[in-house]
Amino acid sequence: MKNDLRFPKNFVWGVATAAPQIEGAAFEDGKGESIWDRYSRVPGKVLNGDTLDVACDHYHLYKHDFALMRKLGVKHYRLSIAWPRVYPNGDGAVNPKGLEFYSRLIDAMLKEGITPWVTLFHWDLPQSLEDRGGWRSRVVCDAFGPYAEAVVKALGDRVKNWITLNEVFCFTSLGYDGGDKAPGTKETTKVMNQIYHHAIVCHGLAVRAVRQHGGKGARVGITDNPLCPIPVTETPADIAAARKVYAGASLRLLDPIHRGSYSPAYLKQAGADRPEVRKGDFDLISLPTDFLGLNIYTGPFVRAGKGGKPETLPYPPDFPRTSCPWLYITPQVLYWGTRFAHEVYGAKHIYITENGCGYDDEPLVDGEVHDLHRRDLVRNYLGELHRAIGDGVPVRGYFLWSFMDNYEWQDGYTRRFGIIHVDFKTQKRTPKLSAKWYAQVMKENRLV
Ligand code: GBH
Repeated sequence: MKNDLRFPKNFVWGVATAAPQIEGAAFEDGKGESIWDRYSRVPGKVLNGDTLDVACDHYHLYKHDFALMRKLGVKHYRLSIAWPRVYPNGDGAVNPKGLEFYSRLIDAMLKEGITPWVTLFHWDLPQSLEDRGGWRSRVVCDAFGPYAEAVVKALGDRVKNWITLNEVFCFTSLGYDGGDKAPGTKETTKVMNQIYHHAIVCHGLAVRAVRQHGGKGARVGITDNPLCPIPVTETPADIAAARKVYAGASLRLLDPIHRGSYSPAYLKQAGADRPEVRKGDFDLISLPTDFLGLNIYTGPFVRAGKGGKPETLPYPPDFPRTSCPWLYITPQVLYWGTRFAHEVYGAKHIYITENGCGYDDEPLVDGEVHDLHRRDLVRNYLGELHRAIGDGVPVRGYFLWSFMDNYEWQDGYTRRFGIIHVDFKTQKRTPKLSAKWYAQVMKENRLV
């Protein structure tokens, strides 16, 4: 085909999950309680009161799951480590059984020819740390450093791709600023700024752990989900307006990580609410990374208003979305989200560490799920990623969220993001139509 949408040689195709969403075995082999184990038991917080206790039972079925991945031709898998499995209290005594589990897991993956991409923190803070202040307190940094080192030391001989934190906005703002995620509190602006600061210090501690103990060829980066505005028209004025909104939204995170200090704009905005910064913090925060991970699902439309002033437009009532009220279908967000990261922060190696969609009702019909909506959405989004690569944006890989239906946080098991269907009563896995389609994409390295 003349215009076939082929991806660059060595493009990384993969799938993603996170420990708390799939593992289950929430209190097995010495695992400690996480803030999500606690939060899910607070009446009214999670749909149907669903807990993470069993999830996809991946803790026991991992070999089966990796065999299924291999069958689909998956070569790269992004997973996360459960901090409370390794340190049940967050700090103190390590749980050897936790580290042994992940060691077996990595071996099983490698045996199937699958390269691991390991996220050190995907929201499951040990409850014991939360009881001592959680992200509000420096205690979290004191605990995270040794945790990151223990994991990198244990697995670094086999794991070469590390992600420090997943989506800081979600476990900070949505967790502590009146959102719908654990621990579900509402803090002051000053505390929120401090929470963000502790998060970027932890990012730095993880980068240091990988540099010191990761061995030859180890690479590390953060996974962020910045606000990614889309220009209403692709004209210089609207593009400039969207870029301005993009840069302004990342002053607590991507900006300090890349510039090595808080910007004058941020300090002015924060005023007396600025965070307390300790000597040496920015040496950690600004340690160079090897790539930038981006989770990109959706973005708002922005245009240049009067005098070029950016104007974010509300979505009209019938704008197409998935079953997630927040997930408006905006394929161009993959183009602009990667291009702005490159232009504003100079990101040289970008990976889409998550992209995908959630639907509630995906019935099995004759042993198959006809999720044409997912196939269509992913295909359209990937077309825009292809366009970004064509325009010189250094995108090196793409991980589809998610390998299988799992615990979708406050939406419990109702919302399905997988390309593999999971029957949560029997734990039976059934590849959906989208899985077969994606398998072909990975195989041919082009949109089919
Ligand atoms: C990712 O989060 C997670 O990494 C993953 O664990 C999760 O399962 C997956 O995506 C699907 O949700 O600002 O309150 O208006 C994405 C979570 C949810 C973050 C919507 C931004 C906007 C809601 N996103 N949220 S709000």
